[in-house]
Amino acid sequence: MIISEIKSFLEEKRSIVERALDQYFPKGGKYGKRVLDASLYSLKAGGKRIRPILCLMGYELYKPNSEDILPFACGLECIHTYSLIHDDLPSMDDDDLRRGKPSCHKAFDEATAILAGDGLLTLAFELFTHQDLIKRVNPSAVIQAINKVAKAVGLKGMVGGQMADLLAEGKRGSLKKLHWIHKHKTVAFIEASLVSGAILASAPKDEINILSRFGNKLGLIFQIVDDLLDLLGDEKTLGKPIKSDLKRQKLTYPSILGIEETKRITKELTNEALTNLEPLGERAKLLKDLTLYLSERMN
Ligand code: GRG
Repeated sequence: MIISEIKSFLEEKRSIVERALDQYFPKGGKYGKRVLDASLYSLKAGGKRIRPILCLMGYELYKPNSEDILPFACGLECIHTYSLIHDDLPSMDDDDLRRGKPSCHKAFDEATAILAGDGLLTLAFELFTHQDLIKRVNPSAVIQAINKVAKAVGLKGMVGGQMADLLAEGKRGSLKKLHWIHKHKTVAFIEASLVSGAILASAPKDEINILSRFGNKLGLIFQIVDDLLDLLGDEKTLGKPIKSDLKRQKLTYPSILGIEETKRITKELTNEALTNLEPLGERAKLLKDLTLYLSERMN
């Protein structure tokens, strides 16, 4: 892999997503403008935009014109940003910094941050059904993609995972439980981001299954590296304080297995993810490079 190539690919896609977010974010707001300001503050505070980019990549495996699905990709980033805003609240992880800036409830206030998260989650469904998408993509594929994402982030997905994560704080836990938490809190959404793009492109069922298996591995790599960065990362690059998992006695891979074993598992998962992609041949080159890049990422 040539790092500069995948970096410039991600940068190019990131700026396409940023422009679309500006385009699709609602304007005005009159007496409720404060909640729009708070939502936009968090949405535009930076971030890698990995979920929308994965959606575009899933689509581009089958069709070239991924700008057709930008409203959908932006909806994914709205859901992700809502989850970060709520995760930072005092009643959850109580984090003052996010993406290098004061978190939403610090820059505004708690009630506004709750509403901003609610608003972004709802905006996602407006974007998933946006005219610009519906007129270009098969509506039954759109419904299938929405269903996939809704399941991944709902009660039996990210929300359930967050519940289990909060309940596990300060307690001894098994690897089995940790795996369940990661799978629901983080992995399902990453997998659904990639797979929804392929669904929107009407990809064949057997290849959707391949991408789903790969997406599950990639999501787990992403989360485990996040666990490692919390211990070993640089606060400036990460945009948030390190060792917060340790302070809150969170269940993480390093807390159960130690740093070296966690690194070994990350390598093993990376090889498995690359093997998952083999049936797709050369078409999967960018996904392979992304996997290697994310497994060695610094933020
Ligand atoms: C509040 C329902 C609810 C869920 C919160 C996403 C989440 C669940 C919590 C955030 C805490 C955390 C570390 C989750 C693991 C997933 C993860 C690595 C999130 C950060 O995502 P990035 O790295 O962030 O894509 P950027 O800022 O780049 O967008």
